[in-house]
Amino acid sequence: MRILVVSTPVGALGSGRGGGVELTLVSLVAGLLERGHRLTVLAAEGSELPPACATAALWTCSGSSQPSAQHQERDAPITMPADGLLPRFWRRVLAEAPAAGFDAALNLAYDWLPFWLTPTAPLPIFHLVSMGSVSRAMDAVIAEIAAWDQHRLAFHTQAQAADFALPAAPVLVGNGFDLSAYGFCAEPEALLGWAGRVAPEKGLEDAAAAAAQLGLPLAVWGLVEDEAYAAAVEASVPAGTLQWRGFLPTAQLQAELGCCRALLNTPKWNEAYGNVVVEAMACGVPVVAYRRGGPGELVQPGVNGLLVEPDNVVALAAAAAEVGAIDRRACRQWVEAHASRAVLAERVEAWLLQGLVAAGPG
Ligand code: HBI
Repeated sequence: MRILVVSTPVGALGSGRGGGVELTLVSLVAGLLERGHRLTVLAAEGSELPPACATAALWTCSGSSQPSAQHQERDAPITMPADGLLPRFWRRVLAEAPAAGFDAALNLAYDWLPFWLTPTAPLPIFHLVSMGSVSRAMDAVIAEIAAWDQHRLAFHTQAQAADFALPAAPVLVGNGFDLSAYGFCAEPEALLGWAGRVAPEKGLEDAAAAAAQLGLPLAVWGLVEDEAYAAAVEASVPAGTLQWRGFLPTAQLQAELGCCRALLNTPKWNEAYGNVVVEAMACGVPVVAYRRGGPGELVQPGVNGLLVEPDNVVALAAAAAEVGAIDRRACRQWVEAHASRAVLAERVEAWLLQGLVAAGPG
C-alpha cells in the first residue's frame, strides 16, 4: 500500500514533545517499510526520522504547535491556532493526497479536525487513537466516526478503547519497539526508575514517595513538561532521592534504564499504552505498575512485573521490594513476543487492509 502517515501537531519528531506517539510513528513506519509498503510522513518542520525510516518520504509544515489535548478542560471547546500545524497538515493532505495516489492516510494526532474530516475526505483516513478519554469534544467525534465506520479506528489497548462509545469490539494494535536498540542488563544497581512526560497525569509524586519509603534513589527520565509540578515533587521527598536524568534519546535512555532494579509506573489517568513499561522490560527491568490503563494489561504479574492497587503508595513500595524474585530475562522475552516492530506492523497492515475492504458508507 501507499500510506500517508500524519504526525502529531504538538511538536517536531525527535523533540520529545510528542511523547509516546513519536516512538509509535517511527515503529509503525519502519515496520510497514519492512513489509514492502511505501510510506510518506507528514510532520512539523524540523522533524527528523531515524535511519530505519530513511526510505520514507518526509513532508513538513511550519506553524504553531497545537496545545496538548490532555491539559484542556473536559468541556473546553475545540481550539486551533489559525497559523497552526494542525490546519496546515490537513490542508496539505486534502490538497495533495488525491494526486499523490495514496491508498490511505493514517492519522496519529489526538485532535478533532482529522476525525471530523473523515466521512467526507477524498481518501480513506484511519486513526490510531493515542490516548484515553480526555475531553467531551474528542469523545463525541470518535463516537461519531465509530458509528459511521468503526473500521477506521484502532486503539492500543482494551482499557483505552473502553473509554469510548464503540458499536463493535475495537481493533487493538498494541505498540511496537525496535528491540535491537535495547540492551539486556542482568545485574541492576540499587536504583529505581521512572520515565515519562513529567506532568501531573503521570503521577511522579507517588513513585518519589515510594522510593523515599524504601530509601532507594529514583532516576527520573522524561521531558519536564510542567516545571512547577516537577519542583513540587522534588520538594516532597528528601534531597537526593530524585536523580533528574532529562529526556534522552533511546540509545542513552536504555543504557541507563537497564541499571534499574524496577521501573515504577504510576499513571493517574487511563494511560493508553505505556511505552516506558515495555522499554524497561526490553532491558530486563521488571515493572511495578498501578492496575490501571494500558500498563495494567501489559504487566503480567510474576512474569514481567507486579500490579498494585491504584494510588496506593504503600502497596507500590511493598511490591518494589519484592520485585527481585522476577526473572529479568523473562521480561525481555515477553516484549520480543508481544511488542516488536514486526508485530505492530503486522497488526496495522491487517487493520488498514480490512478497513479498505469494508468501504465505509459515503
Ligand atoms: N495533544 N492536541 C494534542 N494532539 C496530540 O496529537 C497529542 C496531544 N497530547 C499528547 C500526545 N499527542 C502524545 O503524547 C500521545 O502519545 C499521547
